[in-house]
Parts: sequence; structure tokens; C-alpha cells
Amino acid sequence: MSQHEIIRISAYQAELPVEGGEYCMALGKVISSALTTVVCVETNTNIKGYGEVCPLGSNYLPAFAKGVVPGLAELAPHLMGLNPLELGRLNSIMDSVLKGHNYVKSPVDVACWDILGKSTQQPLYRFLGGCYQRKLPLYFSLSSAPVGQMIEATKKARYEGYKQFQIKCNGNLEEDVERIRSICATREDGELFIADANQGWSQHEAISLVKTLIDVPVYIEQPCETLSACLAVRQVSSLPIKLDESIDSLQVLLDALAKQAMDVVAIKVSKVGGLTKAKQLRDICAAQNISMTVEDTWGSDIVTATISHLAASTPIKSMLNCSDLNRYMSRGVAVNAPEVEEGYLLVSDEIGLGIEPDWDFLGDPVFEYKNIT
Ligand code: 0XW
Ligand code: MG
Repeated sequence: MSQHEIIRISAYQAELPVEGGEYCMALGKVISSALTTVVCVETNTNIKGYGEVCPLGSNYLPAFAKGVVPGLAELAPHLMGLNPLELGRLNSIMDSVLKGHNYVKSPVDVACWDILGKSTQQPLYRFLGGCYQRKLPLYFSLSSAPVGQMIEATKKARYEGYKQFQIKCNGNLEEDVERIRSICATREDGELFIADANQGWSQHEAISLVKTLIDVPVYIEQPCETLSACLAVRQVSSLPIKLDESIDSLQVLLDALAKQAMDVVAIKVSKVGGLTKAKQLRDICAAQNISMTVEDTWGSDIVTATISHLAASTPIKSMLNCSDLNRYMSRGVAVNAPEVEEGYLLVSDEIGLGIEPDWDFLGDPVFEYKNIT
């Protein structure tokens, strides 16, 4: 059996405009375009694996697009000669040479999973637990805007087949109460609405909001900045609570589970440092009957393909929804991205992630590190 060894790591970047002009969240978190990075990990056995990371601006999570390349430069020398199939060891080494910076490690880890799939001629979902379902329910994220515009956007997405909607709030309590009430009033049978504050309410605001909206069929996502404030909200809320930004590691997840802090959790691949760690968190949530949004922070076709494999291999009851993040950008970075049909993402049976980067679009690498031997 051939021993695979990492001999080269390179990266490509592209600035992708947001479809429709802007994507807005609470507390002035707004983007009109995003810089995405495609990482290629290459082996001595001539296999190339790919991963993508695309932070959502610089103030959504502790991650920023221009930090990716300097972070890769820090990691790459330590990864040469490693076997990319030894994913646990690879992750331990990344963690031992660079503390934190999950978003930098994520595309390297995902590229090594792609190599695992390619070296064994299997689609990735097979190693992530197997395929529970091929058609994966999607949610549509409604950028924060005046209520009328958001209702129009809801109708359009509903017409395309989406049945789950994420209402981006703007952090102004009165406006958000009205926004959530009006949009949820359009609800049709079988639909689910989640109001995401992206940490934008203080504890007392969030408590008053959940009490005011007691009769509205809506889930509340990441109401406040800290886990303890979100927990205080949950303790007085009859509405289901979803956590996102707060849950960025296995340790925090275990703490949140012990405290019964949430009903649903967003597992974002780059937020936790890649597929190896996302799988750990995913498996624990599934075992604890906590449902998940399986997704990433932001990103294009390679991120969406990665999501499709993690979502397909998540037990059905635990898979609330996933995200076709490539739909929010006006162009993609790869060919063969997973298809979307009537509000569902379809996982492909191609080997590895199943995508090939669009080289004409990506151009020359912005970073390269090769084994000198
Ligand atoms: C990360 N977002 C802002 C983009 C995705 O659409 C989901 C959303 C979130 O915070 O949940
Ligand atoms: Mg969220």
C-alpha cells in the first residue's frame, strides 16, 4: 500500500460579490462581497485535495479573510511529509503549532478529507458516517431589510421550494418584534421560521422579546453575545432556542449541553476548524437528540459540497437543515457543485468532495509552500 505524504500546499483567492448587492445582519455586520480562499493539498502520490474558507467580513466571528494566507504560512512547514489520511494526528499537529485560528485550519483539514475520498475512490459522506438521505432540507437566509422587502424575499424563496427561513434581525428591539411577527404571519403549512439576532440583543431585550412573541411559531437564534445571557433567555422562553456563534469548540458544546442551553445548534465547519472537528460535534449532538443546522460561515461551491457530505451523513432526526451557501454569491469557484432542487441540496456520488476548482477563474496561486527535499 502506498504511503501518502503531503508535499505541497497552495492557495487561490477570489473576491465574490454578494447576490442582490448586500447581506445584512445586526450590529452593522454587512458585506457586499467576500474574499474566498481555495486551499490545495498535494501528495507524493499525485493526489490533490481541496478545501475552501470564506469568512463573513471581519466582525462576524474571530476570523478574517486576509488572515488565511499568513496562517497557512505558519502551518505549512509543519505539515510537509505528514500522511493526510491520518486526520486526527494532522489536526493535533496543527493545534500544537498554531493556537486557535480555526478558520485557517479548516480548508487544510477538508482538503485532506478530499484526499481520503480520492485515494479510496469513495464519496466523502461514506467516511463521515454514511448516507442517511440524499435530498437535504435547506433553509433560506433573509438578509435584514425593511419588513416589506423581507416578505417579498420570503415569497420568492417559498416559490423556489424553500420551507425553512432565517430572519436576520437588525438588533433594534421594536423593529425586530414587528419584523418577526409580520414575516411569521405569512407562514404556510410545513414551514419553519428562525429569527437570528446574531448576538444583537442585550439580555433584557431578548427576554422581553421572547415573552412578547410567545404566540408566534418561531425559533430564536443566538439572541445575545454570551452563552450565559443566551441561557438566561432560554430559561424564561417557551420558544425553541438555537445557538450559533457561541458554540465554536467541543468544550463549549459540552458545557452548553450540560447546561441544557439550546434545542438546536449551528455546526459551521470553519468555525470549529474543519470536518474532523465538525464530525465530533455533530456526532455528540446527534447522540444527545440536539438537532443541527449543518453549514459554514459563508463560502462558495467547495464549502457547499463540504456541507452536503456532512449533512447527508447526519442522522435524519438530527438534521434540521443545511445551507447552499454558494447561492448567496453572484458566481462560484468550482465546477460540479451539488445541485439544488425545490429547496433541497442533493449530495453527489462523485469521489471525494466531488468538485473541481474553476482554474480559469481562480488564476495563479497567492500562496505556495513545497517540501524542499
Ligand atoms: C452565517 N450566516 C450569517 C450566514 C448563513 O446564511 C447563516 C448565517 C447565520 O449566522 O446563521
Ligand atoms: Mg446564525
